[in-house]
Amino acid sequence: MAAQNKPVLILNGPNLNMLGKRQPEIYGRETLADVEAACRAEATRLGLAVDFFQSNHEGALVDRIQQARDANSAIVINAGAYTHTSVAILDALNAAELPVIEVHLSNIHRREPFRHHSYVSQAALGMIAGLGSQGYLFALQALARRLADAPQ
Ligand code: CA2
Repeated sequence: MAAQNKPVLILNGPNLNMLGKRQPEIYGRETLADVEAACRAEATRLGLAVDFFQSNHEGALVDRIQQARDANSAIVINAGAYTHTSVAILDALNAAELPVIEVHLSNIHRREPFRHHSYVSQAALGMIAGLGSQGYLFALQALARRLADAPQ
């Protein structure tokens, strides 16, 4: 299968299943199901397929990133709090050798100092933060252009 025809993996880490249910002043009122629906609509518009996966467990996220090396064309990742702690997720992203875009709903640089460092950024082409769920759609747009330009 040409890399361009494989789905883009949209990966969400711990507590993002709580979106829309707590702390709307930080993370907005949309649920993760709303974010998934918006991503699927945008992907269809862009001619991309997507896989959507959320886990609260670091090892499950590492396992899914390992699968992505063969199953997916690119990764959009909001690793949640693991962004700031997980060398294991960084190592998995580097080993996947796929284009990675990091997304955060909130502007992590306007928040507590411990959120200012991201291990994920070391593996990412780019990072979008502070634009809410629109960040996932911008990430898909960037990947659609990049995958279309990639050699067959
Ligand atoms: O801004 C983001 O997208 C974050 O990745 C969200 C993480 C946080 O640890 C990062 O520093 C920034 C937390 C996700 C928790 O999401 C919740 C949503 C609703 C209620 C409770 C938690």
